[in-house]
Amino acid sequence: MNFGPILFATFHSPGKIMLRTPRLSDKHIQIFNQDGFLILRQAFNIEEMESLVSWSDEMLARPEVSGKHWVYHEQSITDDTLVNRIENIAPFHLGFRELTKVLALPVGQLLNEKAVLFKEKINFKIPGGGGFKAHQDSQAGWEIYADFFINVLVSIDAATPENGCLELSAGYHKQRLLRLWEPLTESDMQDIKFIPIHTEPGDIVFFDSYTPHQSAPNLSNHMRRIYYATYNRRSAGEHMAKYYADKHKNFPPDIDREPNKNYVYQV
Ligand SMILES: O=C(O)CCC(=O)C(=O)O
Ligand SMILES: [Fe+2]
Repeated sequence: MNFGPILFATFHSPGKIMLRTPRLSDKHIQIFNQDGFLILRQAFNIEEMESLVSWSDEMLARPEVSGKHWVYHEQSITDDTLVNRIENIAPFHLGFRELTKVLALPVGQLLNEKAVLFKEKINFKIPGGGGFKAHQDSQAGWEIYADFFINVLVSIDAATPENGCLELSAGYHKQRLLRLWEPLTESDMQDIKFIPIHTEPGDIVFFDSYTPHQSAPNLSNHMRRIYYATYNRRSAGEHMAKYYADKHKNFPPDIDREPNKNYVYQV
């Protein structure tokens, strides 16, 4: 793929990043409220996605140093060490910062007030990368900060059942929090039906922090990068700095880990 000129213009001309702002209709808002998620196809076009791909490549290539973006690794099913996730990107990258601003607007439409960024990350799911057990994102202790969040997923690559696309459930967000600090159990999931959300680059998906979801490992030869940005209502306060400070104590990026300490990923 040739993204030279766009890459150049984007990185070296702050203010020239052109990402269109997705806008939601009343029908979209109604679907989100009913299902707990909403798929918006082709929210970003080919040129915009070329920028996002090059920004993601750039984040992956940047040196891992303490005090910058947070990199986490995983052991693949064949025991290779893979980058699993990069978090806390926007403070260090103009393009992703712009993306968080653009996505805040449709999220604000769903929240019915201004949206404030809570956290953001890229889940890489490189071939051989693991899946995620069924959970609601608020199970990860988010309720200390605010009672409600909306995630926006941006499909950087095509996400398919073969490479471990997200699987969402419709309508279960209304049950609110099912349990805390552990994945959902068989009995929680008895009548939950998960729908594989096949997305193409440029598709975006909004889902609320009570919507149960899961995903399978990547058993294909294709990378499955997904960018996630999470927002809360402005009236619930700004929590990003405190969230990352707290998380740094319990589950720091790999570069900041103490060699003999065991860090456990809970949800
Ligand atoms: O990227 C995925 O497959 C799911 C990720 C997820 O649910 C999470 O990070 O909370
Ligand atoms: Fe999740």
